[in-house]
Amino acid sequence: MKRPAVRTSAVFLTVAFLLSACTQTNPVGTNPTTAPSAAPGSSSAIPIGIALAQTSNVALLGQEGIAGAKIAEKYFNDKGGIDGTPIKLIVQDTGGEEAGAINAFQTLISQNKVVGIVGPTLSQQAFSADPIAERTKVPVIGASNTAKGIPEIGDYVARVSAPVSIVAPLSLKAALKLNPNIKKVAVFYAQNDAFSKSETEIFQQTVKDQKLDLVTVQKFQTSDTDFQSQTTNAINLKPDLVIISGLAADGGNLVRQLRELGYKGTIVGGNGFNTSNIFNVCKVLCDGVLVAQAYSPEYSSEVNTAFRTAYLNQYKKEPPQFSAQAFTAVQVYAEALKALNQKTKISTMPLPQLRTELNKQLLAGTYQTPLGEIGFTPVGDVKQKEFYVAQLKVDADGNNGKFALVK
Ligand code: 1QQ
Repeated sequence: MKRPAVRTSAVFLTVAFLLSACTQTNPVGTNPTTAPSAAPGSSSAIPIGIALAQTSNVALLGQEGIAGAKIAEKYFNDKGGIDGTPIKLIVQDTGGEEAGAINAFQTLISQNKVVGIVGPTLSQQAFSADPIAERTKVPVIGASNTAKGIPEIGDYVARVSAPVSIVAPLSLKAALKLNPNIKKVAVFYAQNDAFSKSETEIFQQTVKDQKLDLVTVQKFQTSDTDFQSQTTNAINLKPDLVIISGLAADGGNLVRQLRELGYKGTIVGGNGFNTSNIFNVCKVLCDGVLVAQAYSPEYSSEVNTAFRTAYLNQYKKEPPQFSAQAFTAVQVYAEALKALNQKTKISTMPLPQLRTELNKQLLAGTYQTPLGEIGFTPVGDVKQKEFYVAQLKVDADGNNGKFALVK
């Protein structure tokens, strides 16, 4: 277990939390700010916290998560919710930094009195915010946190987003299959981001395992917009393959500048490229970039068909991975709440007990999700079977495109 990141507010939070827990006997929906009135005759909705980025550069990734979570909310409520009681998502914007994620978690836990949280968007934020949930014994499901060490933050921290160690090597192997002549590899990563640092370690290890020549490792910041010196350094070494670990805005701009400076070789992008917003950043110059994915819209199952159809109807494009993962996180809460309610009526449980029982229940379950069948390892990492590699195909207009599966 990690030590609390923010001690002073942690003490305050614990006191506030204990006070609120003491005054509540039926916590689910007793707070007027969090208990939107449900249908007459039914008890109030069960609040689930969504702590994702709605603002900042990271919103390119976070908003896709919110879209998927909302589709899940409607889907599971249409199916009757938790034995007649609806779930209700409460969204708190984390922005792109650690402080925003900490604030969102604190608000969801102590004011909104959620039973559990989905989020935050970045692993960089999770390492600061998740310890707060751990300390207050509130379940957290990461839906886009892929760095090494996330589930290990504590007993209350799990994730449905498969780790970089499993996903990243797939795109490099696909690149080698498409182009067996690749020898020289240049690696780029954002040195101020926990996920990017974790992912590049896996990429660099895979380069070595494949007996390729790692000609240079170039670093940047997720806030950078000018990559002139790094791209020039790399291109001078004549790589056959460039691998980038960053987020959507910086990663996309890096691709653009590599191509503008004449780089013609293969490009592999990491998990930060897994958004259709990438097309807006590098436009036609994104074409051909390889990205490994933990989701495919083409996965055939009842729940994925329902999810994909709902997303297509609303957004007129295929659902991206982050939407599918956030849908899955909400699904885990909905199905675990239902399973728990069959054993003990959750409306009779004090909130602290409900959070603890829910955490145990969710870790024990198996779920048929848009990502395929998933479950959790004892530490709370996702157990998942299906993975994919896609290639960005940009439309003629240069502003949109799709992730075409590499078979
Ligand atoms: C992480 C990631 C990012 C790409 C999520 C948006 O995988 O921060 O863990």
